[in-house]
Amino acid sequence: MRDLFDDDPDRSRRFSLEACGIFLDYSKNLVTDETLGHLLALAGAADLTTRRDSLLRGDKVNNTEDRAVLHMALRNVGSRSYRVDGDDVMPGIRAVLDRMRAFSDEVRSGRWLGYTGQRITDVVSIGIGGSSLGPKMACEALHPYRQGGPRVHFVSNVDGAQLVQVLAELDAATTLFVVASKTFTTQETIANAESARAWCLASLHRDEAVAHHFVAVSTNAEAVAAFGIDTRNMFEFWDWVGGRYSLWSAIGLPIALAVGMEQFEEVLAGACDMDEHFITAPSERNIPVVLALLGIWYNNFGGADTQAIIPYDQNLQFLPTYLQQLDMESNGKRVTRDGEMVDYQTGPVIWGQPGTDAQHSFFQLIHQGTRLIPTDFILPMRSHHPLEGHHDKLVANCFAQAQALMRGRTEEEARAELAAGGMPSEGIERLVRHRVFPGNRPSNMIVVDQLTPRVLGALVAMYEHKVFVQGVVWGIDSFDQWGVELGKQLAASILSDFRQAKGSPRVDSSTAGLIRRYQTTTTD
Ligand code: G6Q
Repeated sequence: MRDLFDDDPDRSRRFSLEACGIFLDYSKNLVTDETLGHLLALAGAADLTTRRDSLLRGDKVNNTEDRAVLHMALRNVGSRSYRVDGDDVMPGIRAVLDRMRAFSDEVRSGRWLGYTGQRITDVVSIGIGGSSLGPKMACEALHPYRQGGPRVHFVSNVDGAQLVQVLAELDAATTLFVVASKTFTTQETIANAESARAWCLASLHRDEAVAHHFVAVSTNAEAVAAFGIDTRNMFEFWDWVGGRYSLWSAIGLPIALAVGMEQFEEVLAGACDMDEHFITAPSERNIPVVLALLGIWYNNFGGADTQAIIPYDQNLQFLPTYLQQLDMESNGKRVTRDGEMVDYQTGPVIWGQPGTDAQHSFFQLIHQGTRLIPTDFILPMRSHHPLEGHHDKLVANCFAQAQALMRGRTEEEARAELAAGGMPSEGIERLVRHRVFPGNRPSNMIVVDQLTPRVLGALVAMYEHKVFVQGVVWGIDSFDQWGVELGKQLAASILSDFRQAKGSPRVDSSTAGLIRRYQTTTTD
């Protein structure tokens, strides 16, 4: 890469793109114009444009579940028309947005009162996976925009430790629960919601209190009613919204409660900006398409198994986890849309955490390990906090990491540095190899002016479209998640085995032994 930069002083300008408040410098990648030409041809050969149009048309692109995929409609603040089976979905979407606006305004202004007449100070969102990771990530990302709203907490794990810890700090009289579940049958969410209701009733004593302290976000009105939540307190969404793409729907209610509906609508508007860019920009100028193709370059032609996401922004601390689900659940597939086994790699392992913390833990392996780990750096140019000097240091570290990964340090440079430090020659020979950085380690620099709600929306939509493009090239269904099923089924069966005195004859000896050990421990 040093040579590529030396040979072309214009490389950084030529290999960068800007749209929707996002500047992408992808010049520190192991690519030339020729490589990019081949990758663009690959996208063309995979019928990317046709597939994208099919998605937009509301075709059942999630073919294994026979569902349309229209999360773009949820953030359609423009004038596009989105239809499912011929029906315009926009009036329904706008009606739910109106209800979210009215409700979040009531709670934030103190007009929505708890059962004892007190205003709501805390919201607990109960949901898991796609019904939790998005709002949790966005509430944290938009923390600087929280002015006067309630505190928002997230409970997802069926491990009761999480719920107990959150509730320990709260007063039932001033707490509102948002139970978020597309199906309203998810074991973890229902268990947490039931325990939360019991906690609420233990303190407020009357069943009528539930209506003041519980609302639901779901597609399943019947199950919501059966749980005891008045369906007038239910915010609807639809089966054409996939769980991990549902942040833009009423699943985003905790965001509206935390920072206000205007800010949530800004998030939607930013995503809509990115949709327009994705739909209209030619592939070679299209940020999600270019990111997707670079990923494919390393994944399928460079032997990379993983992709690191390193936000240099503490408020984006949950973004890597969010993108982990978005990408790995979407593209962790081994069968094509037509049911053929693939004979190439599909989705990479996505991982990461914020810089500069990451530099002091795993960056060693990215710099000097044996693996190729393409890295996305995400960096706001301006911070929200006023602390002098911090942001300069953060930005300098981010740029330095990307530069070090690209340039590395040659043996000659390492030797010269050691000599300049006064090290005798036998010491230099002993250490020099350890001090060499191979360089040529690719990264994207994704820069935003400031992490505003609008930019956040654009950023998340950018990754969604990247994942879509990669799924198209790999020929897989990015919108199903059958891999989650088997564990769920077996957990239900093992749970019923716990109640059998002698365990179950149906399971292998290892599982049977573990069940017996659990039974013995818990009956002691
Ligand atoms: C996402 C997945 C999964 C889902 C959760 C919660 O795409 O389908 O993470 O969001 O299992 O499901 P419910 O919303 O139905 O509770």
